[in-house]
Amino acid sequence: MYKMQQTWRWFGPGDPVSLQDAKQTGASGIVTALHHIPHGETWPVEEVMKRKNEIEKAGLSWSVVESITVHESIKTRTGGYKNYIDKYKESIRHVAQCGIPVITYNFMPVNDWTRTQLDYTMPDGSKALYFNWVDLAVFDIYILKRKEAELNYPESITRQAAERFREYNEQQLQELAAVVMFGIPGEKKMTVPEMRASLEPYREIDKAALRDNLCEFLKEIAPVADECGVKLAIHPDDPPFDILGLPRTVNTQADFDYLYAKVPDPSNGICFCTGSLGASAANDLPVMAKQNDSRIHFIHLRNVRKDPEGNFYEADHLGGDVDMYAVVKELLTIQQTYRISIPFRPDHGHQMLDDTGKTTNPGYSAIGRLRGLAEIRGLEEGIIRSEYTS
Ligand code: DNO
Repeated sequence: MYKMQQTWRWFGPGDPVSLQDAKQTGASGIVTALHHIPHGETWPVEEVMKRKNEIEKAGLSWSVVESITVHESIKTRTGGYKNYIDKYKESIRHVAQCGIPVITYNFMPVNDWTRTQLDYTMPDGSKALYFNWVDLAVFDIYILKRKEAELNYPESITRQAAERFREYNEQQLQELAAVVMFGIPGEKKMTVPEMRASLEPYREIDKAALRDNLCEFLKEIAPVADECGVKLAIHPDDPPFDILGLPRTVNTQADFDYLYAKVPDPSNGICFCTGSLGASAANDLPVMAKQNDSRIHFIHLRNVRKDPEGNFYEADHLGGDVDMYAVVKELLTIQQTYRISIPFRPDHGHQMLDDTGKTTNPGYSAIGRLRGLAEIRGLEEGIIRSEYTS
């Protein structure tokens, strides 16, 4: 029986959740990155090996690199982008040399994932991550002051944003900005002027142009990955729609199909993130799992609950709009077909119980993720017992 490999994201030695904690969750694999290496620079073999040994000393294995960040020059195809592509290829080779089989990355312009609140209170008192259009508009129009930002929102949102801006005090505005620009735990934070400057090159780049830049990048790196036996897993846009006037190009099945058609190399695959994709009502996750089939190289399981305005909060892993039972069932079928175990991790979790009040990486406190992992582990076992044994 081929089951998902249970993994746990760890942000390196500074993560308040230790490797030993990870071990206690029952996971066998670690998902991590060399967060201290500046974006765009080559990951040296020695540094990868050092981290790998540390993980193995704790009785775990380094299953997936998440992420080797793609430098902005590659996304915009400006400046020294060729040089950065060469460095990316070198990092792929080094990761392969150390025996790590999967690399996740994303092609979201400027920001990685974006939320507007990191401590949205659930009815049971636990805290969740939240995305709200009105808050995003407050940030965009009144803090970032992006030119013609109002044009990207429906009138009802800009009207509410104007009211909310009047209600927020200086501290609330600063907090909102810090949340929107949060980025990756442990990595350098952007300032508002830096974000403004990073948005500038994208005034010339629409969805089609960004997609071309992605395909050009993939055409260069996928043959390298194939040659050294590493799989590439692109993470979908989170959230799965355009924000801050930026183009987005990886959030529907049509987007994935386009990438496979342009770059058919087997290494070219995806990170099937049910939380990111699930925030769009247009995406039917069980159907998409089936459609992406052998292109799924890594799995993030997480749930979201959307409202009619398109705002969403991160729900319990088995409790939101995504039919997790149907998704896991489909993933099990794919794994039996290809006789592989695909690594998965419980993506995010609520801050709850003993983690409440602790300083943790948003979405990555231990107990909420442990709950998600345990529920999904049980769900998978239940499906196996009922579907695969007579
Ligand atoms: C958020 C994560 C993302 C993801 C990257 C992958 O919690 O899922 O930051 O790691 O976008 O490149």
